[in-house]
Amino acid sequence: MSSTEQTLSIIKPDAVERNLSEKIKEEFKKNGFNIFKEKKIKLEKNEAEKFYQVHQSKPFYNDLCSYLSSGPIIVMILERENAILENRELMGATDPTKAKEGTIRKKYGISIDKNSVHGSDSPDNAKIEIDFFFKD
Ligand code: IDP
Ligand code: MG
Repeated sequence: MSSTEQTLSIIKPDAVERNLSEKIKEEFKKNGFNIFKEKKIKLEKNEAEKFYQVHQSKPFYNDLCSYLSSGPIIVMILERENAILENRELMGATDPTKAKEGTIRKKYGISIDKNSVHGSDSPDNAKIEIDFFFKD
């Protein structure tokens, strides 16, 4: 039995700025993801702080929130079977220098902070993050 799962994906400012959005969306489609919803937005710093709340005790929290709110991003709901784990696999490790060959972060990431994409890490967080951006 198979069932479709949803996850929240973000194309981060470094990738949007380098015009990589279409290439990255192709990576998702090529790997069996349906882009169920998408929008291009720019977050305010306080919104990025809310989104990354789980990291508020980390030393990089302030820089991370400044960065995510530094330019336009594309937020997407991706769908496929096992979407959360499959997207984490396709993204690759947080640090692009440690990401496997063929992953999005290996191909396009610049550094651990400018790593081009975000993806939800669990079913609970996928729901929270989808609601954060797409709740009407
Ligand atoms: P993830 O994006 O692979 O889930 P997390 O540990 O959830 O990684 O961290 C969230 C984001 O915070 C990362 O994507 C990255 O942009 C940034 N980040 C994580 N660790 C560091 C670090 O050590 N220095 C700077 N930025 C970091
Ligand atoms: Mg994370």
